Amino acid sequence: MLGDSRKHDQERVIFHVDLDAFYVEVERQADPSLRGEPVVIGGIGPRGVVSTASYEARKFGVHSAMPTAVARRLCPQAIYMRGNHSLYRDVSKKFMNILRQYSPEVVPVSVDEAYLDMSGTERLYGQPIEVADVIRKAVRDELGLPASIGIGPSKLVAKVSTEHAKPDGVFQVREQEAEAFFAPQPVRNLPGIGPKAAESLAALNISTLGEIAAAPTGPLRRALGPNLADHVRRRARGIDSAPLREHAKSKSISSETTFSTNVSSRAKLEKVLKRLSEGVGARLRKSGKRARGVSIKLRYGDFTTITRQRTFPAPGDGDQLIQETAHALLVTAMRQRGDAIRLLGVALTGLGEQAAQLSLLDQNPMADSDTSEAVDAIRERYGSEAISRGSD
Ligand code: TTP
Ligand code: MG
Repeated sequence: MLGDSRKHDQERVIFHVDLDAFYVEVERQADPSLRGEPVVIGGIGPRGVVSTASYEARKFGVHSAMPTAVARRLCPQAIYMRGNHSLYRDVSKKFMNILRQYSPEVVPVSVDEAYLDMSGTERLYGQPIEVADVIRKAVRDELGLPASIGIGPSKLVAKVSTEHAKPDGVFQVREQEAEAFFAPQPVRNLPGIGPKAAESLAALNISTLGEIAAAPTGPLRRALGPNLADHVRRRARGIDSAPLREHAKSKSISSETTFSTNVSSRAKLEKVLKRLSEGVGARLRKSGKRARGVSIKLRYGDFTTITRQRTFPAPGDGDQLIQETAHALLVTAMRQRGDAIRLLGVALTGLGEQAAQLSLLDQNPMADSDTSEAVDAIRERYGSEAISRGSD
């Protein structure tokens, strides 16, 4: 038995760090009178959508992705403001740099969220919970922002733990506790279970993660598909061996629409393409990333499907860049085949953290993402027809 204790598998220690009500807290740094008040950030016009809400506003049921009009009904007393995305990106960079002082392995997953591998750092730094508090204090001291940290043996468990740490706290789940911690939680708490999967599971009378773990294989596979079912069952038990850094398969952001009747009008298709492009552009800016290019997808009445893609002169996230490139692809595709279309889609490709390189496009102020935000704001205020680009 000699030396056995040293042979114990080192439990992985993963931190998931996520800033609380990120956009709101950045605004509060600039304007302390917003502290303690219900604040909602997002599109403030009639078609606007909530980016985020302060915890004071969340008490009234306001949340991200909700139409602002609904938020106004739930919480009319809140302060509504549109965001300053370039400021959030700057703060995000500073936040990631603070995290890099505590672990060589920091993997950002969105503007205000990152995984840190803290395995084996106990001798250097002390207990994970204590280190987490040191990190939270550093973020608070240097940026004035509250952060929450979930700690677990995997990314999955750490991420779910963060929800229990919020706001402004730390929550740790050890490997041997993970299954019991997950069991009573609603299926939607498992990252990757969206409304559709939850519905399929509800049809099987499954509402908790423990019930997924215990479900018979056949029905679960029929509900979720064979590959996903086994994967989800493992995850429902808190088992996740995914590496911190997923293989550089850069995800894309896409949006598509199927028409109720096939469309051949170029004007109509251009209009829909513009709306889809605006949607993916907004999501891209939210992610804090830039895209290398754009692709469009066309499905004709006979179900043949084509995609066309083009690389940008330099990585970017501006509305004009995305829309004009997508538009050019559509025009070319329609010139080649003018048949009626049943589905139109747009995707941004090659997403990355890369800083915008200087290029002719970037020197043109109308190609810059802050201009897109300004345009979004004017559209929000005066309606989408109030402003159009020279090329429209
Ligand atoms: P989140 O971390 O999901 O939300 P949050 O930081 O506002 O609040 P908390 O983490 O305490 O729950 O997202 C980070 C920022 O990303 C958020 O402040 C605004 C932006 N965002 C959107 O613009 N739209 C969205 O649908 C979501 C979820 C976030
Ligand atoms: Mg957050």
